[in-house]
Amino acid sequence: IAFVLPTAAFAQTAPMTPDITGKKFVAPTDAYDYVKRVVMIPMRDGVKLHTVIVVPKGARNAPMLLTRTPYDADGRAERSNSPHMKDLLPQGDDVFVDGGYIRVFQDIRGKHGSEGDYVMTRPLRGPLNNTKVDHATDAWDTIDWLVKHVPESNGKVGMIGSSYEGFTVVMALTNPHPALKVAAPESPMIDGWKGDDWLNNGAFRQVNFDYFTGQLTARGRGVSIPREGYDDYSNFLRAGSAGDFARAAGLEQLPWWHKLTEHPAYDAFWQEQALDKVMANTPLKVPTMWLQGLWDQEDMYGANHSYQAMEGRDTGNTLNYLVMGPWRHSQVNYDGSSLGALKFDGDTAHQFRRDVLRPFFDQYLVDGAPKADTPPVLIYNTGENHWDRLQQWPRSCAQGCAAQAKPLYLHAGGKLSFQAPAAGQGEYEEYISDPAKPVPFVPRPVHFGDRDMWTTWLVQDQRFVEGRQDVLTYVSEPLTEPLKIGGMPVVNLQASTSGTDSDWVVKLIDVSPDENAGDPKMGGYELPVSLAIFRGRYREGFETAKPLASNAPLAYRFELPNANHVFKPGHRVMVQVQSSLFPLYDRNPQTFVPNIYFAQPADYQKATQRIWHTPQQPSFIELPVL
Ligand code: PG9
Repeated sequence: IAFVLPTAAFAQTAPMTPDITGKKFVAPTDAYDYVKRVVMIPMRDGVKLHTVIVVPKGARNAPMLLTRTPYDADGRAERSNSPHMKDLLPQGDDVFVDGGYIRVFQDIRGKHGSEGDYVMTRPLRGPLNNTKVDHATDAWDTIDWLVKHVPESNGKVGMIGSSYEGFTVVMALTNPHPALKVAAPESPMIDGWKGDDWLNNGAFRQVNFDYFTGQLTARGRGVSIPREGYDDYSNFLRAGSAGDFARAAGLEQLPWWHKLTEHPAYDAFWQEQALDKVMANTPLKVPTMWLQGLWDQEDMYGANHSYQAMEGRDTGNTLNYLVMGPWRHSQVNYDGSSLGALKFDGDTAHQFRRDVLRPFFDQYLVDGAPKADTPPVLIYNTGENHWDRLQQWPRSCAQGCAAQAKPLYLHAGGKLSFQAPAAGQGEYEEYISDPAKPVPFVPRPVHFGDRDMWTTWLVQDQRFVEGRQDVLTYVSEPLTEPLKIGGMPVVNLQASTSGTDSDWVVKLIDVSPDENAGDPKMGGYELPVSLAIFRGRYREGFETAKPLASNAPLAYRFELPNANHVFKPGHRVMVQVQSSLFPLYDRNPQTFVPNIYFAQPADYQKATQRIWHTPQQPSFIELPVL
C-alpha cells in the first residue's frame, strides 16, 4: 500500500498565522430575507443618533415603522441572531413583518450608540428645557432624514412603542413631521407623578431604584443595586426612608435622584412635563391609537388620560382611538393568552395586533390599503372574557356619560351595598397602621427582580392580606344578577387618622364563588379589578402638602384605574382599605414631615385609622355601573 502525503499546495496557512485578524468579519447574508443598515443620523444641533434600519429584501414603496428607544436600538432590533426578519425583530413586530414594513430603531440622545446628553424623560423645550432640542425635534429630524435616505420606502412613517418608547411617540406627536402618518403610543409615560412609573398620587414607587441605576450609571447598561437579602420587604424596612435606601446605594451621585426628591409635590416640574396637558392643547393631526393594559403595573395613567384630553376635539371620530387589553405592562407585544392565574379567550395581544393594529397602520401607511374597520374604543371585558367594540369611553361616570355612576357604600361589620348607611349602625371601622409592619403588596418574600411577581402583582389573589388587623375588608352579598362596570371607579372615603399624615390604599375586588369545579384553584379567588394609593397630605390639592387634622373624619376623593368588568351572578364585590403597599411604595411616616423621601426614624409612628360610615359621613366608591 502506498501512502500519498499532502502536497505543500494544501498548506498555505502557516500554523502560526494569528487567528484573530483584526479585520471586520462579514457574515454572508445571501440567505437573509432582510438587509440591515446601521447609520448615524444628524440632528439639528449636530448630535448624531445611532439608528438601525431593517429593510425586507427586495422592498419597494414600503412604509417605515419607527421606534425611538433608551433601551439599545441594536438589541431591540435583534431578538435573535436570525436570517429571518420575523425572528430577528421583537415578537410584537410579527404583523408588521408580515406586512412588508421597513423597521427602524433609534437610540435616543445620550444612550447606547447615540451622541449627546441623556436627560431622563427629557422635557419639551420650554421652561424646563432651555436647549434647542427635545424628543419632538429629534423625531422630526429623524423622520426627515429617513424619508430622504431610505430609497425602498414610500415616504410614509408610523411610530410605535411602549412605555418610555411610548413617551417618545407622544413627544413626536406634539409637533409631528408631515411624513408621520399614524402613531400608537402603548402605555406611554405621560404623568410620572400622578400614575405613570415614578409615583401614584404622590406615593413613590421604590421599585424604580434599580431602574435608576440601570439607566443612569452608564450610557449603556448600568449597574444594579446590591442587596443583603432576597426579601426586599426586609431590605427596604431595614434601610428606613426611600432617601436612606438611596443614600446607602450611592444614588446621591445621580442628578435625577435630586431632581425627583426636590419636587415631592405636584409642582411646575411635574405639571410642565405632563403630556396629557400638552396634548390637550395640541392640534389633532395624526391618527393616534392610545393603548394600555388594564393591569398595567407601570403606566396605568397616561394613555387613557391623553385619549380623554384629545377626545373632545375628535368630532368626526377619525383621529383619536383607545385600546385597553387584559394585559400587564407592554404585554401587547408578547403573548396575551393569560396573566398570572387569569386565562383569556386566546392570544388577545396577537388578535389585537393582527386584526386591529396592523389594518389601522396599513390604512395610513400602505399605498392603496383599504380603510380599516377600527372601533373608536376597543376594550377587553375582563369578566366575560371578550373584546368590546365601543363608541366612547368611559361608558359610565358621575356626569356626561351614557350611564351614571352609582355609589357603593361601605357599611358597619365589613358589609358593602348600594344602600346608603342608616343611623344607629355604628360610626366607623378601625385599624392600627404600624409603619414598622407595613402591609406587603405581594406575599413575602418580595423580590423586585422576580419578573413573574412584578408583571402579575396587580392580579394577585388578595386573600393573602385578609385577616390582617390593618386591612379592612368590606364585601357584598353574592350577586343575583351581573353587575357591569365600564369606567374609572372613584373612591370617596371619610377617613380619620390619629397621625398628621396618612396613605390610603383602596382595592375593588371581584370575589369568585368558593366552588369552581372547572378550575378548583380559582374557587374563592379575590381578583383586584382596580386599585390605587393616595397620599393623604395632598387631600386638598396635589400642588401643596398639608398636615391632616388628627382624629377628624376627612373626605378623600380619588380615581381608581379603568375597569371594563362584569361581576357575575354568584360572585361578590369586595373593597379593601389599608394604609401601606410595601415595599412597592415608600412608607408614609404618619407624622407630617416636609419631605417624606427624607423622613427620620422617629417620624414613623403607629396611627389609629378609622373609615366612617354614618349617614352624614358615608364612605363609598362611585362605581361606573352600566
Ligand atoms: N415603565 C418604563 C419606564 C417608562 C418611562 C420612564 C421610566 C421607565 C418602561 O417600561 O420603559
